[in-house]
Amino acid sequence: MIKTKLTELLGVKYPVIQGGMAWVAEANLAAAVSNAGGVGLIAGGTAPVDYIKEQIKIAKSLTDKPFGLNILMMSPNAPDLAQLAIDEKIAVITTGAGNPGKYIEAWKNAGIKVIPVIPSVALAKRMERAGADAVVAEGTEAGGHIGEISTMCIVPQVVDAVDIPVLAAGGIAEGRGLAAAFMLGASGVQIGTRFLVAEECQIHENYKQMELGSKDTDSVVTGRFTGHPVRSIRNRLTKKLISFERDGGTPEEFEEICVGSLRKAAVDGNLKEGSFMAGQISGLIDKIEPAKDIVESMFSDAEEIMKKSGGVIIE
Ligand code: TUI
Repeated sequence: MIKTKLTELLGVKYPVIQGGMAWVAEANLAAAVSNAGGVGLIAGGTAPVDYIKEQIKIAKSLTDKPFGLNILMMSPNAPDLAQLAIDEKIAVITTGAGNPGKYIEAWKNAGIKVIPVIPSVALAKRMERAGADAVVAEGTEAGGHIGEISTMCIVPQVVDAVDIPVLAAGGIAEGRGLAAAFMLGASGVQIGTRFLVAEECQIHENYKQMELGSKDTDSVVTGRFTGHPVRSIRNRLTKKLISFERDGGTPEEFEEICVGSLRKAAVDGNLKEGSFMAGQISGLIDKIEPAKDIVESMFSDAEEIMKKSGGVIIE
């Protein structure tokens, strides 16, 4: 049994939060992760508020454990979802792709635990000052919209910079990464990519197969010049985006090509035009399993590794 500041803060069995993957994380996955003893999340993404309200209702019917909502700060639905979370008494909010500072006080007043995802020490400090309960320090190994610093480097720097609990994210998919995160000073982890292949994850079968079939070098980062770099599995879309960027296309036209591409991957399984966001750890992931098995094996493996000091003999 592993106890950390995060299990205490959230009152959960395992210090793991599911990534807030837009177009991927819905009620079934969220409830499965929460039922497994972690914190499952519904992704607000850019979905209509009524759809998210429905997902919250379904999740409440599938679990009596706490679950969360991820809100993308750059999404037009962010203000409405910020209020919906309060109305629905959501237990945990994680945020991505921007600064949630202006909402934090209202969320805290409603008793919600606020855990922004941040890619730098400066943002971590700002979130702590604004009243965040914890932060997720996300390294560039992660899938989706990313920062530039690796998990190995950002986690200990954020741990030293703030007094609130820090979760590590980016490149963690099993017991070894989890144990490493603890060694860097993290109180827990956020896991995205591994949950893509959870049995309960409702994405198109083609997305799961892309994930299972990809090796270490199969993810690429596109769109750095737009200010919104995204990591996804190499396919025709990423090749098109890379040549577009090389040939001097504008950020606006680039974003235009990307519109709807995540939906095309997650819902339609469109192998050519979809954006199959996933992290660099994809090469390690080779089977579809229930969320419960994923969570339990991660923690039992990490416990074993830590009991043996990671295989190092200390004299
Ligand atoms: O947000 C994520 N990952 C995401 S969001 C997403 S949807 C999307 N699709 C296409 C383009 C862009 C987004 C897919 N994956 N992870 C957390 C994260 N947050 N990564 C980076 C940040 C971030 C960036 C800037 C957080 C704060 C921030 O603040 C800037 C500022 O100072 O306002």
